[in-house]
Amino acid sequence: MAKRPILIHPDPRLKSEAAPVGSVSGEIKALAADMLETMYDAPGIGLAAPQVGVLSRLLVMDCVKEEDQPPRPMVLVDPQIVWSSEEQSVYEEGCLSIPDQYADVERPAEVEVTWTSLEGGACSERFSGLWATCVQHEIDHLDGRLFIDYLKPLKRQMITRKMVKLKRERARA
Ligand code: K1U
Ligand code: ZN
Repeated sequence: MAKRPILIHPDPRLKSEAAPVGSVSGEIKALAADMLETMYDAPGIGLAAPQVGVLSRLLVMDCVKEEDQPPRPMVLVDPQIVWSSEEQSVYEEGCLSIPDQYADVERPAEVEVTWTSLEGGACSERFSGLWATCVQHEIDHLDGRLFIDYLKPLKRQMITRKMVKLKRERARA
């Protein structure tokens, strides 16, 4: 297992649609392990393959927040939202590709998602609460969409300018 560098917005790979994985290879299993390590180290509650520069439809997440609860690392290959609730919920989202920027985003409160497991099995689950917000945020990454795309243009431009500056500073350091 190895940590991988996380791409920072703006980057064309974060605006691209990722390609279906299809059958799960050893390379995909290794990528999933690396992504979990990278997510826990960040720390974060989710990570999508395009954020580490791989344009494949793979995401990892673990939204267990309670310290007395065991972790629940999840790996979703080729996830698809097959049902969304009419009820909406608002959550202040962040993104590991847009460090230190947070904004309220409204999304369906519950979603049902189907995916393939790393063992190649068909899986399905209804997510609510933070899990629902996170899985939608991560599937957006697979479609080249960022949470700032839901914001007003001025706010989005302001955040993008801050990220350009941050990348310039990091490149100089
Ligand atoms: O996809 C990502 O960039 C990861 C992102 C996921 C996410 C956060 C909030 C709402 C929806 C999706 C993050 O994990 S940002 C970091 C974060 O939320 C966090 C970090 C440490 C402890 C708890 C949360
Ligand atoms: Zn993100």
